[in-house]
Amino acid sequence: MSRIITVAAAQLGPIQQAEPRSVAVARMVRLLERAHQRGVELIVFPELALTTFFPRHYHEDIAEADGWFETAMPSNETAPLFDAARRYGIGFHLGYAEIAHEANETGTLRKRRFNTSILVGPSGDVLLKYRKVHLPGHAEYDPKRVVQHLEKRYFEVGNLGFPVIRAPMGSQEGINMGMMICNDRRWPEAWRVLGLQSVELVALGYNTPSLNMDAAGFEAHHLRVFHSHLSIQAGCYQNACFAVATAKAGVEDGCELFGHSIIVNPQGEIIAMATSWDDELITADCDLDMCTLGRTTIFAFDKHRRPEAYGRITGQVGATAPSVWNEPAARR
Ligand code: ING
Repeated sequence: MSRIITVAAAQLGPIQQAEPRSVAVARMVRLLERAHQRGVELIVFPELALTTFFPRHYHEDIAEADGWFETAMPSNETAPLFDAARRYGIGFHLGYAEIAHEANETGTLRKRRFNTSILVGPSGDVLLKYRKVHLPGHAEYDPKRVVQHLEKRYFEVGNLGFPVIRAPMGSQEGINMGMMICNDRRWPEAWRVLGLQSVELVALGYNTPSLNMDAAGFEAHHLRVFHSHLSIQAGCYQNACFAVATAKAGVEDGCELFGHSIIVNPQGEIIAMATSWDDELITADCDLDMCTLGRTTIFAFDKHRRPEAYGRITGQVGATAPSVWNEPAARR
């Protein structure tokens, strides 16, 4: 019995500051309807899919940005998306800014803010939640930057790890699914933690500026998309899994985000790619049995990995200086 599932990346064009959630949700419902017509069983929406990419705006008091966050999921504004998904029996991934009131590491109950994504099953159950671990950018206003990237100001580092869940999806009784968000895709550690849980399909959304905003040196423009695809293709190949990577694209507040959403197979091949920077649906049939080859041969982790040699990966944060070679005394 083949394990083929039809998936979609539902790329979104720009969401302007003035655009209410109801408009963004209506756009996503339209993409869901189109997905249903194509027999799609799982649809992946972008990171922070309900609003503009607000971390480009500075607020002295971060509570002034709370309007960009969701305090309930689903809510009145997002219910139409859950209703449509249930009506069509389609599972979905949704990225959004989350306010949660929960205890922190010291057990103190407080208001917490995360860059979050959820996987929702065809019946509307939230199967899995993930909170972005790798927060790029900076926490304070940076006068040197053309555009701010204040994710470290508005979000806490995710505290759920990189979980994988096996759950029914579409015609499949069980698929091993995991998530990551945007900048996470650039870190091989994120992919490997999912791979070590036998992930078969990674859902990820991104909002990525098409121009380097760091102003820290020249980077040819075409490399922005290349680096994104390189990271995802490598992650899939090295962990023998599929990925559905969905962009929010286009110009928001004069800041351009690139599209080029892709679906990638366990050989690292791009099997579908968006070509616009607007709302666009790309689909692919994914034969999950394709994961078997890589994870039973080249990437049979149990046979080939050597954790005793990897201590630096969890033992260090930054890089250290290497040992310095000295010419043998006899030759001096
Ligand atoms: N965006 C970008 C990303 O990682 C970035 C930030 C762009 C970092 C390019 C480094 C280079 O795709 C988010 N939201 O993480």
